[in-house]
Amino acid sequence: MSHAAKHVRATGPSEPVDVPEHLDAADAETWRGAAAILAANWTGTHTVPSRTLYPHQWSWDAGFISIGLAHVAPDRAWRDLRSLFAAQWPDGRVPHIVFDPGVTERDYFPGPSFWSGGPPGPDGGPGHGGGAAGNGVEPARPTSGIVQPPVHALGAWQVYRHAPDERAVAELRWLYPRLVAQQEYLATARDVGGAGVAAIVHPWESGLDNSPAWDEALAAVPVAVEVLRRYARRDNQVVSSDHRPTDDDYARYLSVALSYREGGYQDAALAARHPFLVECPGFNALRGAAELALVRIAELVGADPALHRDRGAAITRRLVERLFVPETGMFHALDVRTGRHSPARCVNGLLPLVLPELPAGQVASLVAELESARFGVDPRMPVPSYDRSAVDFDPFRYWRGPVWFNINWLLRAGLRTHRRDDLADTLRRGLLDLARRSGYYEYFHPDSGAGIGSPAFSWTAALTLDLLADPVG
Ligand code: 2M8
Repeated sequence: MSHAAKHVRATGPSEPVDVPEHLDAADAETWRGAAAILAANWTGTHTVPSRTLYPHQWSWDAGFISIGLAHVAPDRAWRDLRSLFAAQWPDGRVPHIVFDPGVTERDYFPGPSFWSGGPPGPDGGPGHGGGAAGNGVEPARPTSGIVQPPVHALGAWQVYRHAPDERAVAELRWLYPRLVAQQEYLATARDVGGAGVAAIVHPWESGLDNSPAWDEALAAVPVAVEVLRRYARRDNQVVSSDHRPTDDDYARYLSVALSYREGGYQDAALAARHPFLVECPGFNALRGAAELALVRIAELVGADPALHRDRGAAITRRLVERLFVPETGMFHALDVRTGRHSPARCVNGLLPLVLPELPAGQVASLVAELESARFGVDPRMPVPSYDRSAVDFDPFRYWRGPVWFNINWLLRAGLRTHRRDDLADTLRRGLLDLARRSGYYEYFHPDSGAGIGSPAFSWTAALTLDLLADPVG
């Protein structure tokens, strides 16, 4: 929606909310429902992804949430981004979780004491996190030690676009050096393979936790059952264990995180000692997209946009050279330890579509994949997280089949960038249809559209607002 779009004031379930005039009564209701979820998930300092499953602040969630808040509460969007970046580490990394000291260890695992290796605080309260950075004003909050895809420059730029006032410029000035430091950390410390493509050190860093993209690399990590006995999972007590990663995968996640923790979360010599090092096409495509958002932000705050233009173009080139597999016509994750591409066709392999300078051949190839029966852009159902024809496609299990809003929102943006407004519009209609009939769930069954996971999920609500606000394409 352009910031010039007209709004009419209406009263939603929890707070007054402006509804764009172009929405009919049903869409106005959807708008109010989505705004109400974001209001309910606001803690006073940041938005949680879900009150039940994820009661802290998550990094890439904050980016997507800001895109929705831009339409209903830009003030909260800026506060969310500030809250996250106030916890940025001195080396530039933005932690994937910033823990809320008011939430007990019992309410989320792995919590602050897991990441720090210290004991839980009194009464199960938070211990010290793996890292804790403050802004010098508020007390430092504990954090995890890993990262997530850098979608924040994109988010911040969207907030500015929809609410371009003086406050927004001041916020961009504050954020700009921090966003640059985030990118530089990924470009240097994480260039483990030495080819200009950042490696993730944990599946959680991709945001697509149990995607089949990690299966081969993870298979080399032994399943240490004693690790699972030592720590109790909480996620599968809140939602069905059939909808979450398996215990074997979870044991491996913990071992990989413990290995990184034992190395003090340092990145030097990772190749020699760390069991999981993978180049993810989605993560790196979003790194590239972040540089392009930084071009715009730099222009606005008086910094050098050319630097970011060059970096964005270099990331695009490296990604194509390193992760595009001509035999399948899409991008695949690369295991830095073995030099092998994952054979799985996963939706993160389509995300390079967000890069405007992706060569025409790769664009055509990704669009063909999106239109194939494997991913099948269809007005009735957005794109699943994994190849529908794969024998291990699982319509319930998290990132191994279900439909996710954030990924489809990014694919829609990519399709528009490459002038496929027809397909972009199909995705938009499919997503809105899901939100209308199933609600603002965390993820959705790729055939029935039934909601799965958390029922009041922030990024689903946020991106619904953005799709409703923007009827074009
Ligand atoms: C999921 O990941 C967390 C670990 O970070 C978990 O399963 O506990 C993922 O879907 C991730 O992409 C998301 O950021 C997070 C919070 O919504 O949940």
